[in-house]
Amino acid sequence: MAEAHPVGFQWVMEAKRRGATIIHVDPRFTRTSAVSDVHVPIRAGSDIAWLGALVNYVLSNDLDFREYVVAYTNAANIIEGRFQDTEDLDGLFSGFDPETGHYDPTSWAYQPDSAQQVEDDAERDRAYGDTPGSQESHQSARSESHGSGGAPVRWKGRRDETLQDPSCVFQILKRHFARYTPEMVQEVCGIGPEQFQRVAEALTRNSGRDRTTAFCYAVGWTHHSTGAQMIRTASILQLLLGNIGRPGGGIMALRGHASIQGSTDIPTLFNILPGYLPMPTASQHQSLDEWVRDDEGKAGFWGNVRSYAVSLLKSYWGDAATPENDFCFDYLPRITGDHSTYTTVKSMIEGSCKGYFVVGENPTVGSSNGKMQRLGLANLDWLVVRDLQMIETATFWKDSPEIETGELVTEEIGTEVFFLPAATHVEKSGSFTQTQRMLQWRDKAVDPPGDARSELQFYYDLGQRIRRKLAGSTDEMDRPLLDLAWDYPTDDEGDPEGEAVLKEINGTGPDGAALASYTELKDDGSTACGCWIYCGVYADEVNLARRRKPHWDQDWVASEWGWVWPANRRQLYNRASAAPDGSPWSERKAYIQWDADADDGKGKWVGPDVPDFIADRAPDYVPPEGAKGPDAIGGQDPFIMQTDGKGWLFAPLGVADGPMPAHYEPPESPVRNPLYGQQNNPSRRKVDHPANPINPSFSEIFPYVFTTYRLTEHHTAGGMSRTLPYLTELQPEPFCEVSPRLAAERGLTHGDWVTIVTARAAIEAKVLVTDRMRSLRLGDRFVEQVGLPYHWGGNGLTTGDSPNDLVNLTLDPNVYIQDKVGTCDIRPGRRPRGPELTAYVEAYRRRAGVDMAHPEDGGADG
Ligand SMILES: Nc1nc2c(c(=O)[nH]1)N[C@H]1C(S)=C(S)[C@@H](COP(=O)(O)OP(=O)(O)OC[C@H]3O[C@@H](n4cnc5c(=O)[nH]c(N)nc54)[C@H](O)[C@@H]3O)O[C@H]1N2
Ligand SMILES: Nc1nc2c(c(=O)[nH]1)N[C@H]1C(S)=C(S)[C@@H](COP(=O)(O)OP(=O)(O)OC[C@H]3O[C@@H](n4cnc5c(=O)[nH]c(N)nc54)[C@H](O)[C@@H]3O)O[C@H]1N2
Ligand SMILES: [Mo]
Repeated sequence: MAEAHPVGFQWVMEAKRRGATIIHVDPRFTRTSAVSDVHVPIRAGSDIAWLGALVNYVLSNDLDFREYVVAYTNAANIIEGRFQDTEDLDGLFSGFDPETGHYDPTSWAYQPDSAQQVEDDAERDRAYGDTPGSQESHQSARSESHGSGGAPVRWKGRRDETLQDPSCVFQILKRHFARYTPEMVQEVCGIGPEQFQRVAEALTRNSGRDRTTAFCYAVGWTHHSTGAQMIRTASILQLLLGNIGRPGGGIMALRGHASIQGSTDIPTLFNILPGYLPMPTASQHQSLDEWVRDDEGKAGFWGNVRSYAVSLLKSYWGDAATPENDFCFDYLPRITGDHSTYTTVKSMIEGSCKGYFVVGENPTVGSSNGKMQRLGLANLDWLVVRDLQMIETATFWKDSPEIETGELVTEEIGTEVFFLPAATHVEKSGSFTQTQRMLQWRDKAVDPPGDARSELQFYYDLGQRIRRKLAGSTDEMDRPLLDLAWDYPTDDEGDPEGEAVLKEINGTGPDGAALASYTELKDDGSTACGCWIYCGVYADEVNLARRRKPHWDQDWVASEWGWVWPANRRQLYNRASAAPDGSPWSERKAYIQWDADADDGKGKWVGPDVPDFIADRAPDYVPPEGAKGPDAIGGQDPFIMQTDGKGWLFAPLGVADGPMPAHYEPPESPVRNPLYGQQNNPSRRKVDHPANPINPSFSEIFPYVFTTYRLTEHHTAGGMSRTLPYLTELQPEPFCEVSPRLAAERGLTHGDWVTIVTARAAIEAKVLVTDRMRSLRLGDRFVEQVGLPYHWGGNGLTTGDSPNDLVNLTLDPNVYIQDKVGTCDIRPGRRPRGPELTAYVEAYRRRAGVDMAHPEDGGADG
């Protein structure tokens, strides 16, 4: 965090000054470790085993915050009798289909609390009619579509609040994590029992009524074929300790790129629309009704999905969207499967994707398996790159590594490349949405040079040009474009006003005035809103994201700096900061509480933040039979976006690879999974292509683990830092880090060139031999790790081989993210040049026994 989020890290240091204990879990000793109280070196990719053991420690020593757990989580829910755990199936959960690699989660469901519920639900299904493919809603594309809430469960379910029923979540969890012991942690992660004990004690001592612990994570957790489950394990731990929804607690996702949070809220992803509305699916969603029916009317605010969806359609298509035409629902594209970025690259190689826009990314350096990226680009008809610099992705056709080896020949590449210069963030105004869901506005400082244009101007202009070309067309296919509400005020240069777009995103009422809150959105077409969770950022026609009141001029929550979605709420689920009766858990941790005397004795929730609850819903409110949407939220249901109002220790739905996390080895690993017979995540997404061969597990040819990461001095794929002389001077050349033991084993000399090899590529770098890399003892053996900053490529002031050429493509099944770790060999000296390089890697593949008929199957379990 000190290296990649140095500005945010100042607050960690403030906390430390005030007595906080800082624990840093990282394979490497970094600038963060240097100022932490404890550094825990861990084998890359093994965090579930580590966190799982902490869960087990809490459960087996009765250290959970029982009152919180019973009231606010689903610990008491009874799960279907058919459910089988990894304990029963040696690493699989019930419902797994080995043919497709998908889980059918129906056996993970809550037991209903009455037969009547089952009947009502069946009735509802009958009313909607049986649509083919309705089961698909359980599949992975759905997992991202409830980013602002949980997957919709059918009923709140039967509960045993004594937590004794063997089929209740609490007992299932206990059994599931029982094998995650400190000894197992030593064996899987390379962390000794003493260090485990020290962290476990610090964590539990610092949780409860009076104290809270926070977790911060970024891509050390997300970039794994089990990434979503790593974060789930931390959520389980935090829920058990009562650290969610309370001040000083929580799990902070440290966001990366400028507005990376914004780019999921208003997504650049294939399977969600703004505000996490699911992208319609061709096989299931033929009408607006079918699109919203899974969520509509379910308990909680997500139950109002129709008003969010209709308002979005109104913002896209304005007057053309009417109740008679389903608000132009038919104009929305439908997905037919996985259209994520890596799958698209594969379609490029296979020839079905012919044109590609690359805007603000540099995939030939930044994405895993650089070769696949370049093979894809080389097979396009056209490529548009908009960037600040002439990046490797724009020049692949003349200087990529495959040109050097002869695998690609410039004269034979048919791709027409258009390079368009882009305005930088200081050359245009706009908002960034970052860590903590905070929107912050920046004003334009200078005009962009030459032909450089903002993204807004480019797309607005492109839209206008296409519409001019189509004007007068009677082809039905062109209606979605011609009917778009596509009109923005511009400045003298033709650049649209960012604030006009922000207002559209915020949403407007029938009079065209900005709305104040998403609770004002309607499903009758009278409101328009570009992203329901952002509704309120422009309340009273004021750009609240632009607020910069210093924290010393306001209270400690600092609600007047920027704007946070939803509703400027700084801390989510903050109803949980009060006990079930509405009083603070402790004076020290008071935040949001029920004031029974407020509003002439009607009572309301009060505190320094915007309550994450219905303002006047009393703690003792019990929803009436048959209540829907927000009316169905009970007074003690803090997780108001979940259809059952509870924090999920066990996910009855919505997670593609199991209701509870389980440790699986990365797709490439030197270690046999000590926890289960199942070696790898059974639902991981394999990318089946000859350019993506996976190193076999436990291979002596690829005995070392590598992981990739960032340097403070460079930025991601390097276009913004390798081009700057100052930063280049600070980190002038590519390097890798190894331990003294590994250096001795392979004869590597500090400061010399070394070659790092996987089944996909070999790259060279200077080697840093350092104690910062620890040799990890796993049982009776050592595992060595190679650290690789991933910033380098062929263009710019400092150049070098790209570590991403080494990285395999295997994806997490929930979010389709790549794995940042793998196995490799490392040898002294520079890599071979030209065609000899291809032969060198080929020889490695042969020796390791990579099966080129099934290159995607390096794992031990197919
Ligand atoms: N200076 C600078 N700042 C940046 C960026 C940059 O490039 N340069 N990039 C921005 C972006 S886009 C992002 S997403 C964020 C990312 O921010 P971070 O996630 O902090 O970045 P990384 O350095 O990739 O990874 C963090 C740490 O994870 C460790 N790690 C690797 N594998 C594992 C593992 O399996 N388990 C554990 N526990 N740790 C592991 C690495 O050794 C590294 O120290 O940073 C943002 N900030
Ligand atoms: N092995 C490995 N690979 C990784 C990671 C890792 O940890 N390990 N981290 C991953 C992560 S978290 C990320 S975010 C990616 C980043 O990977 P990329 O997104 O591919 O890399 P960047 O260099 O950030 O690319 C951003 C480009 O946008 C340009 N740019 C900046 N501002 C603007 C603008 O306003 N408009 C336009 N059009 N262009 C602009 C910059 O010049 C730069 O070239 O890398 C991923 N790849
Ligand atoms: Mo990132």
